[in-house]
Formats: sequence, C-alpha cells, structure tokens
Amino acid sequence: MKTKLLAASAVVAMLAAGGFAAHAAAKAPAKPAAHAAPTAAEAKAFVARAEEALAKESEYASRAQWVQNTYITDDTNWLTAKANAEATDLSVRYAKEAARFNGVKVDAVTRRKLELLKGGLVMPAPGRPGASQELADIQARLDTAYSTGKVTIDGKTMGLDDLDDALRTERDPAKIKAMWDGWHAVAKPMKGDYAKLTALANQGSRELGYPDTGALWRSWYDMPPDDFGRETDRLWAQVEPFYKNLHCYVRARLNDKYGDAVQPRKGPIRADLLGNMWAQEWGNIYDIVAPKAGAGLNYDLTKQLVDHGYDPVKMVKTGEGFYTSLGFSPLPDTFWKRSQITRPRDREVVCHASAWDIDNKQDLRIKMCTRVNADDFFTVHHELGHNFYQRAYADQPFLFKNGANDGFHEAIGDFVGMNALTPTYLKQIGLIDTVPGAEADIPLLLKRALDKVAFLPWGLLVDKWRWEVFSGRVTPEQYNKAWWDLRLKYQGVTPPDERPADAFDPGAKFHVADSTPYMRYFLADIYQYQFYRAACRQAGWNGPLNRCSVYGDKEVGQRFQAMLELGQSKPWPEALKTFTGEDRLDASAITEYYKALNDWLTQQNKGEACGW
Ligand code: X8Z
Ligand code: ZN
Repeated sequence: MKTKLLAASAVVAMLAAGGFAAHAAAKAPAKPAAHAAPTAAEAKAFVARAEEALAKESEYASRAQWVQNTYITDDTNWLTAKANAEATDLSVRYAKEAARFNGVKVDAVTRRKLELLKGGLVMPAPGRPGASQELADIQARLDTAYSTGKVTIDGKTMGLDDLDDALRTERDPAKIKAMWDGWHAVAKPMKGDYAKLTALANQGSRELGYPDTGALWRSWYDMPPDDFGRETDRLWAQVEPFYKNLHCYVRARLNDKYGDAVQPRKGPIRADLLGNMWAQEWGNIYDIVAPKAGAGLNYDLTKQLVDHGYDPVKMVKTGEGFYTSLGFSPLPDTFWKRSQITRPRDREVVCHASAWDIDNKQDLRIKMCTRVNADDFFTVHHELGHNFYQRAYADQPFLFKNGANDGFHEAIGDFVGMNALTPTYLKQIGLIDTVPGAEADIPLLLKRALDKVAFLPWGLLVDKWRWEVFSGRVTPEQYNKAWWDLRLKYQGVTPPDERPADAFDPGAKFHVADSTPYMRYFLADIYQYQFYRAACRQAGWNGPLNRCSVYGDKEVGQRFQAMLELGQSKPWPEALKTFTGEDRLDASAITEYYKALNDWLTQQNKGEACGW
C-alpha cells in the first residue's frame, strides 16, 4: 500500500507505514465512544496516539520494503505485501477516525494533523476484509513485472538500465525502435492488474469521502482539489510557448539528421528518437541538435567523469560535498554502509532511483544502479536532496516529517544539481580545466533545456492521464488511446509505429506501474527555478542566471535549511516564502532563466512550421 504521510521512508516509492506485528491490537485506534460528541482534548489525544503508532509501523514497513527493493523474490514480495496491507488497514482506520473530529474546534496544529491523517493515503483500500491484501498483492505483481522486465535484442538480454544506457547514444533508428518496442511490450500484461488496482483504490478513496483517487491526490496542496487542477493548467500556459519553440527546433535537427522517412519536418516528433525511453529528457541527443555556428560546449560531462576516474561512490561523495559546502552535516556512516549505490550482480532489484529514511531519524539511504555518466551525476544530487530534507525535518512530529508538498521534496536535490552542473562549479572540483566563455551560454542553456524544459509536458501529462483513469472518464479499453492523445497534445510526440490493440504503454513507466504520483515532478521543475533564482539573488549574483552557483555559500545554505526544517508543518506557500519571499508557484523563474535561449530559438525557427 502507499500512504503519503507514511512516506518518509522511500521518497520515490512513497510506500507504507509498517505492517504491525504481534502487538498490533494495542496500537489500533481506540473505538470511538458511541454517540458522544468528540471534544478537542479527545482530538489531541487521538492524534498523539496515531502519530506514535504510525511512526512505528512506518519503520517496520520501510525495512520490509528495503529488503524487497534490494532483493526481489517471491518471499520478499510476500512479506512486503503483507506489511503493506496491514499498514493500509491501519492508515485507513486512522483516516476514518480523524474525520470524526471534522466539526470540532481544535488548535491549528491538531487541525493540520487531522487533515493530513484524512488525506494521507496514496492508494487507499476499501475497508472490507481482504481488500487491502488484494491491493497489495496486485501492486507487488506490477512492481515485479516492471523491475524484472527484460528485452532480448540481437540475442542479448537487457534490463531497463541497459536499455536506458543504450538509448543515450544509439543513433540507428531501427535499433532504437527495437529497444523501444521491446520495453513497451513488457508493460502489455500489466493492463488487467492495473484496471483492478484502479477500481480498488477508487473504492477506498470513496469510503474516505473523495469522489475518486485522483481527487484525493489533488487534495494535497493546501488548496481545494479543483483549484489545484487549474493551477497546473495555469503553469503550463506560462511555459507552453517556450516548449513549442524547443520542439520546433529539435524536430528540424532530427529531420536534418534522419530525413523525412524517419522524422518529417512537420507534425509530431517520433517518441523514440529523443534519447530517452519516455521522451521525458532529451539531453542525450545534444550532439544532434548542438548549434553549428560559433564555439560550442568544450566539454562532455560524461567523458570528463570517466576520464577523471569517477566511480559511482565517488559520484555520491561529490554530491554530498555540495551539501556540506552549504553547511549541512556529512551523511552518517550508516548511509555508506547500507545504501545500494550500484546494481548487485546476482539478484533482481528495483533499479529506479530512490532515497529512504528508514527510521524517520537518521537511517538515511539511497538505492540506485548508478552508472558513471552525466545523467546519474545529476540524479545523485537529486536523491541526496531527499535525504538532506529528511534529516532537516527529523525533529518535527511524525505527521510533519514530510516535504512542504511532494513537489518540494523532488525540487530540493534538483536545485542543488542545477548549481552542480554549472561550469564554474565543475572547474572548482577539477572536473573541467577551463570555464567556457560567453559564447557557450546558448549551448549551455540548450543542453539544460533539453532535459528540463522538454520534461514539463511529460511531467504534466502522466497524472492528467491518471486523473482521467481514476475519474472513470477513461476506461480500460481507452487506456492506450487516451495516453497517446495526451502525449500528442502536450509533448507533440507520436509512437514510432501504430500501437498494438492490446498495448498498455503507460505501464512502461515506473511511476505508473508503482502507483507513485507524478505531478510532483512537474511542480518540482518549476519550484527548483524559484529556489535557484532566490538563492542567486541572496548570493548577490548579477551575471547570467544560468552561470550562478551557490557552492560554498553558507548563508544561502542556512536560509535553505530553515525552509527544509519546517517539513510539512506549515502550508507550502509559507515554506516557499521563508526562502524565496514568494508564495505562489511561478513559472516566470524558468522562462527568465532561459530567456536568451528562447530568443535564439525563435531566430533559428524562422521559416519552420512550428507546432504539430
Ligand atoms: O523518479 C525520479 C527520481 C526518483 S524520486 C529518480 N524522477 C522522475 C523520473 O525518473 O521519471 C526524477 C525526474 C523525474
Ligand atoms: Zn525524487
């Protein structure tokens, strides 16, 4: 099962509170006294009980999940599903009991905690006996199918991490398509389970008073769920013209390289040609789209990492170094002993990167199948952001041990990663010899935009699709068509071929198979630029924004830490304000950062029929 408030553990997996073992009965919510109107004192006592029990369960489940994630077998799946089912039951019961205090006047902290308890599940099961176990079993099957999926290409068996690696550099359209088709075929058998899981979670959400699970997910942002939906559209409208400009430019360069038969000059882009399985980040095809005129980027970060003898542990140490330069304490020894930094040789694991806080205190870990390349260099900073956030809010009460919202949690490490990718910083740590001059600004911006601006429509559409699925507007027969309709509408991409009738392409993405909400990454893609703009202002930077790095700036670090320490104790606009002075999501931070690139793209696109 998934709960949000118990998610302090695995940040990507957003998994459960612990299953409860022998002493479960003692921790079950006390039965409400029949007919008595509840009092504020009872509410407070209830919250205290819930926090204590949920904290214990969270640790139990985290440990089970860690073992399962790093050693997938029938038995670890069984144990984890059992723990998750028990934890779902417990959380659902607390959510229902919290609703008993709806009309009761209580202090602000207790009210916030009650609201968090009511909405704290990600995939709630209905209360009937056996439902939570059924939900947990289905989830375990989907997770295993995804994480152990294999594709055979030219007699070679490849897992997703191998495919991912190959897609970075493969430039033969037929070979690319074979890998893309192969991976999407892995998702086909998931469709039936996915439909069952959706129905179960919807029943559970309705019992908690939400129209469907999508409405539950939209209720996490300190505003009415419908307003949140509109916020995402407002933000998209702010960045859409820039995305279309980037799309137009990239499509033309792909057409130059591959010709009309592979990538026409007009219409959508073939989704498999962008250097990433989901066309979510395009930085790997920088070589195809790099500006011709003038000097370009004079280094390739992947090559620099390899040439400087980096290994995965050194990448993580380097990431930690950025945080300590801001004044954060080094990671505990247990982090280095217990993390999974590379893929173990002889067993199946969940390779999708995640960060964990096992005991909600200091047992922090990452779980990655790190490779020495620029993407993973960034991902290391991303994951450590989760860990440093977890540690910063470790002194909060259990229900506030979380990000101000889930977008904040995803944005912390990305903000640090943005700094860590600046040439100034790379030179400071000896990864490059010279900082390229002003002539490299457009190339630098383009490289970043290929990853970060290309991501925006994708970050938006994954949950647009799920919201439709949960609401019932999209039925299982329409899953795949609705998926590609959204991919066309927002990303302007199309599959390399007509899709088979039984395809279930959304299942080819980790977060869909794993039921991890995705709008958080769209939000994070905006917050991180707000954080960055604010940090650079605080640091007194007045050069081009993309050249700013706050490495070593302890004052900025201190202010940043002050925001992180709040955890989820305050509505997110307050947390945002403490660091940036702003209290709204504002995509102007991203359009400002890329202004010079957008102007340049407009020039380059003269004569092209942009759009699709
Ligand atoms: O899932 C992740 C992180 C773990 S929280 C590696 N990300 C999204 C993805 O991979 O799809 C980071 C960027 C978006
Ligand atoms: Zn993350």
